[in-house]
Amino acid sequence: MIRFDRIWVNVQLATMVTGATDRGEIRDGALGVCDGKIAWIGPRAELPESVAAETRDGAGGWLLPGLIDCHTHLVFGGDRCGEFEERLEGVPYAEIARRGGGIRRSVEGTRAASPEQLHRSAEQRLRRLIGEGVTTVEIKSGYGLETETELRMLRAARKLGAEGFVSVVTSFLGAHAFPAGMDRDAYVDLVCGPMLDAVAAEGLADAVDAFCETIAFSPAETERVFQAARAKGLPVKLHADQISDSGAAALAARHGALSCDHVEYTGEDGVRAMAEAGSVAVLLPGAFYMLREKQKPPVELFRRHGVPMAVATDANPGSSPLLSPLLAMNMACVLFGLTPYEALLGMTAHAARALGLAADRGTLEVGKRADLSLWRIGRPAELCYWMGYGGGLLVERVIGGKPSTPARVGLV
Ligand code: DI6
Ligand code: FE
Repeated sequence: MIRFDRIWVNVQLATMVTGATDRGEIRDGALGVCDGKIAWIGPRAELPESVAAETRDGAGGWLLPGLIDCHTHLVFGGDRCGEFEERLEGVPYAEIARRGGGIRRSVEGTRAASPEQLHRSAEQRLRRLIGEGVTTVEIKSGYGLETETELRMLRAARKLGAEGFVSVVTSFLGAHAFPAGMDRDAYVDLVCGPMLDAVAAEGLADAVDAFCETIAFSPAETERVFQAARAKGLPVKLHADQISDSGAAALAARHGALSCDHVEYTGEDGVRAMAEAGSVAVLLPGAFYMLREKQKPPVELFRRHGVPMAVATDANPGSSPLLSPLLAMNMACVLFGLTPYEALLGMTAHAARALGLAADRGTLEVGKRADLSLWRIGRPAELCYWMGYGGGLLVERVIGGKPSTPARVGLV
């Protein structure tokens, strides 16, 4: 006799287990949870004798892993709508950055914001992600570029996680841009030394990220940041090859990066290096769309070399003010040519892997954390099909086996 804390019945299951037959789909399934973990999953007809403290009827809906947005910059002050207008008039993103706008504009807004303002504005945005089934979100720093503000951003992110409605994974992105008026070497020294020391001492980062690009950190500077990160035992990831191919993905792979993100300009050598290192390619179609880029990521090469592809919103005030994970999946299909199944893997199993959490979540399997999303849809691909209807499709989210409280997170 199995005892469950809770069991879902009358559901279709999309387990997102890669390599399973029928894409891991189970019709008329059941899923039982115990102590926050998935304790049993399979066709309802095969359910062994069991008792459950609570039975939830899924009304024939589809149960998936909770969605995982593995690349966001949700915490920031101010906005960059003015630059959006400039870009529409033809000023390129890189040109705006060179003039001191872009990321530096958000740095001004973020430095000026109080901890409460940072927390409250990020929470508003987080509600939109949660309202579309997100149960784990990665949040980066990188709009402080000075120790105190970087710490403030990461603390705000940790606080959002501590509230319990979503798991928050943080990345320290001190190497996002160079602060105005500071010598490059001196800033890299600061990031690799006192800044990273302070971040690590407070346990504020789960990984270290950098922006390796002609308009940002050079490969040599990125290398220094990675060495410092690894000396602290922190995994690395990289904004790589977004607007040019500087061999950034290969560099990140050499450091065993969890993921290489953007990767539009990554060539076959880089893809091969990622495959060998097991790095995930995080595709960010929101930034591609918003910046009206032309170069698409090498999806066919990723498939051929077996590099897992994740999909994320890249939610940020400049290049991707996108707060809809479902629209990100739609864009990954329409703009980059992913199949809906690949896009769904990109926001579940592969996103978990990009965060180093594959053993714990991202698929519906016995022993994994019971983070779930239940949807009123006829088939999983529908999640990639509608545009702007995500909240209407979500029936409930489940965090660690417990249905989340919709009122507190703005779902009702
Ligand atoms: N690439 C991105 O997509 C974000 N950072 C980066 O290096 C966006 C940065 C921004 O424009 O604020
Ligand atoms: Fe980004």
